[in-house]
Amino acid sequence: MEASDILIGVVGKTNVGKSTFFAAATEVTVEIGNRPFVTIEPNIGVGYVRKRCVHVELGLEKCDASNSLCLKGWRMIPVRMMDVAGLVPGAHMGRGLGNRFLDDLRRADVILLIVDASGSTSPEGVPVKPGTYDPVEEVEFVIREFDEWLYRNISKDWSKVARTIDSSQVLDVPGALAQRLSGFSIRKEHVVRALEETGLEGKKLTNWTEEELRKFIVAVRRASKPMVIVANKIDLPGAEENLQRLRERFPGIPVVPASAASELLLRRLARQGIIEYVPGDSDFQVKDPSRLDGKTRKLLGLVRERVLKKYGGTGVQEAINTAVLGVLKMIAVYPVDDPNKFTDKNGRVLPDVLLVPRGTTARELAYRIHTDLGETFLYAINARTKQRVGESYVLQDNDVIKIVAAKR
Ligand SMILES: Nc1nc2c(ncn2[C@@H]2O[C@H](COP(=O)(O)OP(=O)(O)OP(=O)(O)O)[C@@H](O)[C@H]2O)c(=O)[nH]1
Ligand SMILES: [Mg+2]
Repeated sequence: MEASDILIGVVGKTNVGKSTFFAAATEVTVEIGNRPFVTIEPNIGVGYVRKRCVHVELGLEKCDASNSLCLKGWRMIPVRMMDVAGLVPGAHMGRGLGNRFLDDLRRADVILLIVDASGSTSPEGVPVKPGTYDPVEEVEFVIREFDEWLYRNISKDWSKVARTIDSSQVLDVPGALAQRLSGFSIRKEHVVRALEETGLEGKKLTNWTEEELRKFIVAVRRASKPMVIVANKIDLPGAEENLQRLRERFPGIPVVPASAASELLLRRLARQGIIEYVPGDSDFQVKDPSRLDGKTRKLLGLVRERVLKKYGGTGVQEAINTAVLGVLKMIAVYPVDDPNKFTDKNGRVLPDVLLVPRGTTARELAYRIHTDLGETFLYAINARTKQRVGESYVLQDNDVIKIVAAKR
């Protein structure tokens, strides 16, 4: 299955449940263990955004999802995910596994910062009594390490970059800068925002002080690598209070309560056909009680009481949705060939769905599907209203669109 271009990076202190979250979201089998530094090499997989499928809204009986899944009317739209090694304070100075492995995340569009909301792991990731360590501090140090990593990477050849751009006297400095930083998925709009925020617009790059460069890097990180804090291990005592504190302390960042271990259990049992559960549901149903042993039955009871009833879900799906739909502001569009039957050339109903940034136009969608289609674009048809729309029509969430192009 083809995933969209979006890459979600999973980052955090060591031993907080990053790999558990990743395994639950992607169903890729990875090593999980209650000790620091279990993960060394990055894990790459495909997770899903969950959205009501348009076929339900259109009153169609079913769809023929092909680049995604449709589970009980929920369209599961693939996005790429990456789980990397864990951090400890001082990682940028080489402590723990260092922070060089963050290089794998250069291309990440959004970050899930997983924290142990129960405070049951020390700063070094050693298991301790719940409530011992403060997850607020955890968020602060992980962000600090992330910024240090970015600073180290960008400052490496900064003076050369600054000299080249200053001496070339280009008019579009943010564009030129973005080009040099594109390896970090930093785009012009991010640079513009960071320059504005730091008041560095118009200042010659070669005249920036080290402090100014640091400020710029923090601002450009905020713009280009937005975060969602995942307050994991919410099933453990003390986590609920910490969730409140995290929200108060980081008002600008969404905080999603989660229990990755619960989601992993539910998915495993669902895959085995023992329970019925669609990722993101607020409850499950036992289908085959005879295959449930006493221990698992008890665990399921705890998941239901401590997690699902209290938070409306395990939070794994919610975190991905928040990252992609909330933070990145992606919308879903369904390209079709027949706007009356909502089918492709082969008669399949709503086979494809694409995630595109809010503000994308009909013509940009055509380009996204195929360069040829973008170049020969004539007009589009909004399949809901059957109305013709022009190239600059701004797509709406859940639009079903036929693109009409000239024959070449
Ligand atoms: N109670 C509880 N335990 C969890 C949860 N999620 C993960 N764990 C446990 O936390 C421990 C660490 O999990 P991992 O997923 O290996 O953590 P990690 O962050 O990938 O750790 P490293 O790769 O070693 O940095 C394991 O014992 C998991 O079972 C959760 O939601 N609740
Ligand atoms: Mg891990």
